[in-house]
Amino acid sequence: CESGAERRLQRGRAAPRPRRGPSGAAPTAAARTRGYFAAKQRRGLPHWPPGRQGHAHRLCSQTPAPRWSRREGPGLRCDYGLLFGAAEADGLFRQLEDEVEYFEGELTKLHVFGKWHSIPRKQVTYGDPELTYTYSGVTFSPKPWIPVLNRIRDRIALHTGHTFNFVLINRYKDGCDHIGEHRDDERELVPRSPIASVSFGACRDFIFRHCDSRGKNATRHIKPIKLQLAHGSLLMMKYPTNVYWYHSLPTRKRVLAPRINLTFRKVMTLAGK
Ligand SMILES: O=C(O)CCC(=O)C(=O)O
Ligand SMILES: [Mn+2]
Repeated sequence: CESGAERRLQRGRAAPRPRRGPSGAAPTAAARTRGYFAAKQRRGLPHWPPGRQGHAHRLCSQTPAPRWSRREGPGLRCDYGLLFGAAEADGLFRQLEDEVEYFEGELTKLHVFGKWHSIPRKQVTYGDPELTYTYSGVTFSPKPWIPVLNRIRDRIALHTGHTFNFVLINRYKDGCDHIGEHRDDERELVPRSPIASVSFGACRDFIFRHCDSRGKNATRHIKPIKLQLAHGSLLMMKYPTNVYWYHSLPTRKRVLAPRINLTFRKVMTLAGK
């Protein structure tokens, strides 16, 4: 969100240069930032958030607020937007590819309808140390947070106000990897908490299906809702979406590139259980 004023400031014309310190030394970055906000205030422009101007300026010039679009249906409340620009998303994707270590062995199997299956993607969880999460018959203990995940988590918090203590990461090597219809309604989740789903890499179809419209025993005709989750995007799934709607990432044979999805969750701590 680099505005014209900010560009002019960088060339040193919009705001008067902050005075030199008593030592006569050149102004520090913090002093230049104060000068910028002082000039903005004089021109009656708002600054945000109050009290953290230097930090806010640095974040603001890197991270324009996403333009949210609301997705709604009966009992479905989601917001979708681009959380990262293309260049930053490219860098994060590469960093995730280098630094995320996926589960191996037993943890790559799921228990579905009494049988064990290899999951058709790679998976891993990271989070606060005391947490556990049971998903399709397997209990996961999170690996400790790493900086790239904290960076994404902080960005979500900055733009949504929500903090998360756990993330499930799925890596789809190409369009043959997928995730079947399910709801994220595990008992360990903090009741009514949202789930923040961030995607990098290949754009994939993501489909919501209402619980009353599934299969042969459907009792209502509610159209599925199809989204395309783009590189650098955030989908906020808010209560009560996961009560009424199943979601899936179906196979797409024409997709040849990999995709990484991170679903940030609020898991109950022992004290809350
Ligand atoms: O990859 C996606 O977009 C969805 C992943 C998902 O639904 C999950 O991890 O529960
Ligand atoms: Mn899910």
